Amino acid sequence: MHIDILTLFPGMFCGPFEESILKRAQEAGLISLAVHNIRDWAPGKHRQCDDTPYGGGGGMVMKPEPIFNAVEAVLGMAPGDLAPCPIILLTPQGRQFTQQVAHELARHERLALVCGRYEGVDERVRAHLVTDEISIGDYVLSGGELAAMVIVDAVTRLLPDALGDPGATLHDSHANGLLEHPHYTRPVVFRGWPVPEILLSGHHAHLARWRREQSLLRTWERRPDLLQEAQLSEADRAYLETLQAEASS
Ligand code: 6GU
Repeated sequence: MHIDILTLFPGMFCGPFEESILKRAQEAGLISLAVHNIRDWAPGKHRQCDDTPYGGGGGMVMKPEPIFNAVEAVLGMAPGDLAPCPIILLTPQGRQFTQQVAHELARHERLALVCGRYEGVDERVRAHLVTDEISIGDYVLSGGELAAMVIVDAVTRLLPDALGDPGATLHDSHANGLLEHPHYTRPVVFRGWPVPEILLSGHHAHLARWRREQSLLRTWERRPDLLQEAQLSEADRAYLETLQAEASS
């Protein structure tokens, strides 16, 4: 997979792309990341990329020309060509990024991420250049850069072989629509707090049921909204009913 990132602040990506999973996935050739400075495509001596909004109102708006030029050059498009891959604008007005969207993006061979800044981008970028708009949540960031990093990270760890262990993402929180069960490692007693006995028992069927119930319990306590969409077995529903019954008694 290849991801082009277009930004006014390429330096922001240095740390996050050079550590841990993202570093290893690039070294292994699973993903290549190219960060491009939109300013390199801005015409004029001052390479101006923003300007005041028509109609007033204060703040600054990203100009369309540098963004169109940058995207077309990076993707090898002529003006008016059909997009060769998803061209995604990061904006608080976009559709909400979720694990499902991460899976959807991970299916593509190539993505272009355009980072918005200031009060916004000229509407013609939305109307005539990008193919999708994504937000990472209902809060305001200073620009799309951090959102682009979030998306690159979430997508990369879904690529086959990125994590070493092929089953590693199967039990992630949100992977199956539920929050994950709790984890423990050595020592077996830490400051007087023991590891749950079931984890030491070696009884695989009981252990699987315990993990599933812990996952259901966590989700029920913290994110009951997720239970609406989750795939639940008869046993899962019965367990959730015992939680409800306990809570209302
Ligand atoms: Cl993608 N951009 C900005 N500026 N703020 C955000 C966001 C994106 N997602 C959540 N907040």
